[in-house]
Amino acid sequence: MNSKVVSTQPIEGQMPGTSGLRKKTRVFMQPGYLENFVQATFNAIGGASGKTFVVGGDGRYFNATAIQTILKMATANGAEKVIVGQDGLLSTPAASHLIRMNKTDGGLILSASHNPGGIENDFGVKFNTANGGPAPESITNAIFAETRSILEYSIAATDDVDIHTIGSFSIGEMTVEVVDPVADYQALMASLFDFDKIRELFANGFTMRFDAMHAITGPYANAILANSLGAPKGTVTNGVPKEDFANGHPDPNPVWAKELMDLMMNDNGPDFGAASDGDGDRNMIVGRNIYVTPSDSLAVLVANAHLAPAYADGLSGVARSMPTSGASDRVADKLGIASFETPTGWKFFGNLLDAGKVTICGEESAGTGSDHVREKDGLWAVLLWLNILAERKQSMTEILTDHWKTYGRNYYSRHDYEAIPTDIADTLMSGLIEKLPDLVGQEFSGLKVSAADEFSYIDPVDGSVSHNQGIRIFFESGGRAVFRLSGTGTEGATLRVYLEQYVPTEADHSQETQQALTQVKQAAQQISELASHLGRTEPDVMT
Ligand code: G16
Repeated sequence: MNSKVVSTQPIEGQMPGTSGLRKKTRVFMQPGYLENFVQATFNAIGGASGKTFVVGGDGRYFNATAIQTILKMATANGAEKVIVGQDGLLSTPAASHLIRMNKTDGGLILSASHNPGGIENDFGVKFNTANGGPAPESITNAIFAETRSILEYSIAATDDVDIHTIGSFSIGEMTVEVVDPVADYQALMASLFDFDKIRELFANGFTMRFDAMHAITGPYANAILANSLGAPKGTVTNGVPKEDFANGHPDPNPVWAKELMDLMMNDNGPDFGAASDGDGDRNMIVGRNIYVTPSDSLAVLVANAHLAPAYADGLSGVARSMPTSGASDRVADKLGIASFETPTGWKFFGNLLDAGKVTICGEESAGTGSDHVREKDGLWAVLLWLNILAERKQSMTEILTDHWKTYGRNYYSRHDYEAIPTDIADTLMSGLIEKLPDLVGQEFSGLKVSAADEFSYIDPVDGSVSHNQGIRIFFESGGRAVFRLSGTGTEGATLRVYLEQYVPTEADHSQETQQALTQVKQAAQQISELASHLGRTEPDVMT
């Protein structure tokens, strides 16, 4: 086999964001763009020689082409073996599992997650390390440094490999093993949950709708929910992955999963609804006439996890990202287990999970997961909910109202202001930072500020420090507003304003969420002078 060393030039802007490098698909399709990033990744980890990797993606446009490029580069860089999902498909949690199960040196996951796909939309590449989790900042910084000095990459001059047939193939000296994308993941799920109990639930007439949003979880949900657990026909919808997600936005939230929301907000709707995103790591949970915020979902899962076999002995601790509501902290307090607050990004949970300090983690951005893999896992969350529902034999509304009665309710919503010019977003954030020292004691919209800071994190395992992780403003009323710029967008800046109000009294637990957050929203807008910066006050998306 011939390998060539191709001369190249550094390409601007290849800094991985919250979760890998995400850009417009056409940017990735430029000659040398993907190649530079992949070579930089190999260089940053001390080369690919003799190593084994997992490669797969969510099937979006350019997935299969990118995989061929990576395979040819891996062999030219001396890799020993690459495990690929059949047809190039692997959900992010399934890829994490394969990395761990096969004790590989890491993996390349091709996805822009919840961002739309297609030639005019988004693509992404992420490197996961040998623990199965997203590379920590030390590695993503090293990859970025390599992208800035790269002058050549190696690639094999050979035909494409057949990634549609399960089996082992050779490409030069390297083995390519094409595997069923679902089987090992399904076996892992069966080892964590009481599948018999869930089968009984469905057999007794329990109804569910799972919206795979034309993305990667379709094959997984069909195999597990329909074929193995006996969920009725029609349970899984939009279950065939499409390159452009049928022109949809595969982000499981009430805005983009509107079809599911409309079905569920109805007295005749199914008992339980769920959706997952482009690459299968996010989840949305909804009951008949009740939407469960990701923060509440995390709290309920932590409080009830012991009902599933894998967590019957209790949890070692729980971690949530900073903008996620404090609902799970209250449960951890009551259970007497540790709770951690990390920056946004699943990569920050890796050390805590590896060190056994936490068992379950979650984020407001619709991610929940446990120590079974090192990624958030959409179907895992759905199955844990099903296991809990099978044990408690109560409705979603009963479970939620009971939870709030015990712990109080954290009303919560995230308001996104999208495609803002970057300079305007930066000015708004730096204006807020300047104000921080004087905010405590001041009153805005009737709420007095009790604390305000810019969040920094010291990793309790390796001592690494991450600064500038968002602005937190706490109010004496039990409210909180958080401001952050998204690290996953591909167009301008997205300002995220996270609003929360804790209400302990049961009598006040049936308010409409946005209503309950009115004062915090007004205070947040006043403090940030949002209207004068953005020329508007209403967000593009509220979740
Ligand atoms: C990624 C990260 C998550 C993060 C989310 C939102 O999710 O893995 O940890 O919460 O982005 O990030 P941001 O607010 O910076 O846009 P995913 O599902 O896109 O990989």
